[in-house]
Amino acid sequence: METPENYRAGFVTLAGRTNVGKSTLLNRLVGRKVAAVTPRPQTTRRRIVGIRTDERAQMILIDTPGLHQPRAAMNRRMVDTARRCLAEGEVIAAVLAANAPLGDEDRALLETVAALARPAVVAVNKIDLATRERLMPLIKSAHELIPKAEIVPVSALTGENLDELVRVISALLPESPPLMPGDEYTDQTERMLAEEIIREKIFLAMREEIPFSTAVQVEDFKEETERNLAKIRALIIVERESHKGMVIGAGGRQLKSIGTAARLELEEMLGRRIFLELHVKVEKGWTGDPRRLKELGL
Ligand SMILES: Nc1nc2c(ncn2[C@@H]2O[C@H](COP(=O)(O)OP(=O)(O)OP(=O)(O)O)[C@@H](O)[C@H]2O)c(=O)[nH]1
Ligand SMILES: [Mg+2]
Repeated sequence: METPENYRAGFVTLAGRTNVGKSTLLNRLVGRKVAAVTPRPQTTRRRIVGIRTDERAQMILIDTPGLHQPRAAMNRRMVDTARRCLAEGEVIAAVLAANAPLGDEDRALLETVAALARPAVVAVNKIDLATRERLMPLIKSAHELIPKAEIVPVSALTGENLDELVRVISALLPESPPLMPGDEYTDQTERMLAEEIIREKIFLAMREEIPFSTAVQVEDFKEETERNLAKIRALIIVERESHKGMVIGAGGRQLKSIGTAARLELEEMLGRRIFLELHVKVEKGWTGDPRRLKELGL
């Protein structure tokens, strides 16, 4: 493809409080599932790149862990990752949620972004859940905190006004030919995607604190090309014996249903049949163990 004149390309960091819909927005903008999405806070744990290429611009979107008050070492790393990613973006897209008032984390983020000498946009997400009366004061406060940024109300869920967000972000990118081949859409390996999807299914299935102290590690990923099949063996790491029992469930039913949901989605995403073998292991204190966190890519 010949690059049109005035083509724009660059890095765009999606930043925001946990649960505002950054990963949903990423998946929508990329047009494929790249990052796990769940109704629970602290779903995203690492930096995830998704690439959107259209006829006018290429955005290398960086999804980040949500900002929150960290307690465990894992959470401190997540918040540190998010801060480092802010430094990477040539454009910062600060994401807010329209269904809640502006919180301390939202304010702190907008102040930080306002102080950066970089173009920024504020995406006010989840407008499908907010009335106009609720949205207006939020937009006003956001504007006061970061006057340089255009504020774009959107719904990542319904797709409402995303064209406008794409237009605004594209215009803020530097003129440049595409930085990545047009068919690339993520920096995640298939192993990493598998870990994200399995973890997403655990988050969706389990209650209380289990999701926050569970990790997934793919131990083996074998191709059987002639059968169009991948065999994946993954470890589900939990912090307590009681959690292990709950993840496995009576007669192994919970684990089976997590595995089935993950397998179906992975088959769709990776375009081949998947054999998925899941094991659950207790590792006490893993969320506070720097060496283990590093091994898990956190
Ligand atoms: N109604 C509605 N729900 C949304 C919208 N965008 C995201 N959600 C929901 O909000 C929840 C959180 O979405 P995520 O995309 O995981 O949020 P996040 O900001 O990536 O969260 P962390 O990774 O935990 O920081 C999920 O249940 C989404 O389905 C939206 O525009 N409208
Ligand atoms: Mg996320």
